Amino acid sequence: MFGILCHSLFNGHQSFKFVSSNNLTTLTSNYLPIIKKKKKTMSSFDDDDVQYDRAKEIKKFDDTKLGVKGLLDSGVMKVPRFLIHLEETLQNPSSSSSLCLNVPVIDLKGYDDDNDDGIIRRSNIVSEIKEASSKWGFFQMVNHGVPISVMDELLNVIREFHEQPSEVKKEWYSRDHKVKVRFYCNGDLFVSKAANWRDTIAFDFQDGPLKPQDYPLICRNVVSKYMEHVSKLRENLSELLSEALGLRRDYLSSIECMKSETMVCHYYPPCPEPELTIGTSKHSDPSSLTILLQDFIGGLQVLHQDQWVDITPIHGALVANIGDFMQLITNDKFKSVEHRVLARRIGPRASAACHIYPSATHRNKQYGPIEAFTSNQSPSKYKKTSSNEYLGYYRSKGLDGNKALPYFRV
Ligand SMILES: O=C(O)CCC(=O)C(=O)O
Repeated sequence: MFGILCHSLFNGHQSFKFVSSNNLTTLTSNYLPIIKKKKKTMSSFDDDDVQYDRAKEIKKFDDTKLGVKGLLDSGVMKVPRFLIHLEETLQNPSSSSSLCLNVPVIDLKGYDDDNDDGIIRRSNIVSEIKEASSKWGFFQMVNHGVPISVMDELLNVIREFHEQPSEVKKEWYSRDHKVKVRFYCNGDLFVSKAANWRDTIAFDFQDGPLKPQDYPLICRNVVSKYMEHVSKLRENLSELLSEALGLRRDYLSSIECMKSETMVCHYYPPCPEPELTIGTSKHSDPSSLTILLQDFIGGLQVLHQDQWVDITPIHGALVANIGDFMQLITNDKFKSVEHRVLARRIGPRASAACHIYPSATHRNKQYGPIEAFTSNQSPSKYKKTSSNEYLGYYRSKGLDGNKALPYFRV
């Protein structure tokens, strides 16, 4: 039997949360005013540290193949210990933005118009992208060419995939990076100190489009349709970013650093104790660029001037963020900035992050800072590396709160 919870959120959107009836009490309590409770910290665990076997707890959890959504469905009312983060980590840095800072919103309308107005429009857009990529590392895009209906459909099928019966979902569970489509909970579960309140289905398009039978039936058409549009946007952004760097329009395309994609579709169930855990730990992306679609729940924050700034959802907008690889090849001209997602009592939250990488056929091709950005006065800040090596290092350390890029500094 299924029950339904419905709650209104801003922008007049409504979110319907389907929960099995035995979990209704658990989830309903999440919607009650927050009851003041004694805050648990890692130090309050000290007494029972001797008995606690983290590796065993994680293994048991991973063996369920049901992720954090499975925990919630089983009726947990408290966040299990392996998902609890140190208070210092959650509050690092200690300040959330008190100023009215907003990630730049760039309107791409008319960027490719073939007339005098179009040329002026493009040059303004290029300047805005340059400013945002060097100061924020993030910007939101509207009028980017991906139909809003396709974006909404994608968010719906992400929720639908994760809300399928356990037996169906389990079939897709894998920790093997070579599997093209896989469902998992926390890629770094066995590496990180504390896990994230998030499940994921990932699609690897690095060797080209997937065959229809590679996809779960529930999302086959929508994911491939969304990717067709995003690939076009990727090509356009490759040109706009080249120009924003003062290079010829086809430069980034000619060095094949924005050639292939992977997409991770996240599902953040409502969390019973969001103050103890996090949706996604602070990290920067290993990619050249990420194009992110988020729903209306909120919780995504970017670290700007040592303050966490909310990236407020805008219906129809896509978020772009510079990845580590782009910062490396631009010798720090463009910034790959840390971001995180808070766990929330409301939800579920769905998002799709499309990570853009160098060409898969050149996984071992060496990239270093582009010559135009190095000189005697401004030497190379990074060693040469390949996307394979970079990702290998990135994965081996997990989302531990530290950036991977400094490891490649000269
Ligand atoms: O879910 C989000 O909004 C962000 C996800 C993210 O940062 C990532 O996949 O790298």
